[in-house]
Amino acid sequence: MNQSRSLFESPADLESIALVDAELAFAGHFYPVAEADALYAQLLNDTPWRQDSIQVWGKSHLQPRLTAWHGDTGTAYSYSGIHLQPSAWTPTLLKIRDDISSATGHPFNSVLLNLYRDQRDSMGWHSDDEPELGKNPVIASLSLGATRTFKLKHKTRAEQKTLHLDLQHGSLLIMAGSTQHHWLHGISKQTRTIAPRINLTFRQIIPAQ
Ligand SMILES: O=C(O)CCC(=O)C(=O)O
Ligand SMILES: [Mn+2]
Repeated sequence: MNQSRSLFESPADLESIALVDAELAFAGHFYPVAEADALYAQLLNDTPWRQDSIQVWGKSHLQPRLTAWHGDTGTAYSYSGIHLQPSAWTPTLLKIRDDISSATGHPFNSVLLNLYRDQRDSMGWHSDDEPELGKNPVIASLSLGATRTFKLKHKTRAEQKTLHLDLQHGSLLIMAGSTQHHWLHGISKQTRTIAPRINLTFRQIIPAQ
């Protein structure tokens, strides 16, 4: 794998999204609809979905979505007081991982799956900046099912407008460079009815020494 290749020279139809202090690339149809339909059905049925409690300001809350963590042995991951040990790769997850690695030239040894059951499920503002991801992580985010709006908000530059990106069925968003250092991202609750959505974020965990 050639790790020095830029995201934007990759052979997939990844297009760069211009945003200050960030490095983003997007493919609206990384998977065509029929293939995305099959992946969605497999992941919905085959994933050991769980609903963890997280600590927010010292109080325990159920996460407003279901999750699963898969990866190589040794890719334990901690955030918001949750400590996740990886489940094994499944053939479906390995196929998606390998497709994304071929398209971007980046390796991934783990994946966080999120299931947003309906419009009430969400993900609060955060950065993917845990120490085990290293300084400038490449995060590959594949979306399946209903479209949800992914928002990016600059941490310090108030003049930078919040970016709204609709992540539709089969789309792939790559966040790289200093994106996690400068920007927060999240998925808001909505009031109108929205069908389920699965999001997979592939990551490269640096194993603890
Ligand atoms: O569901 C999404 O698009 C975002 C997921 C995310 O930010 C995460 O898993 O860290
Ligand atoms: Mn994130």
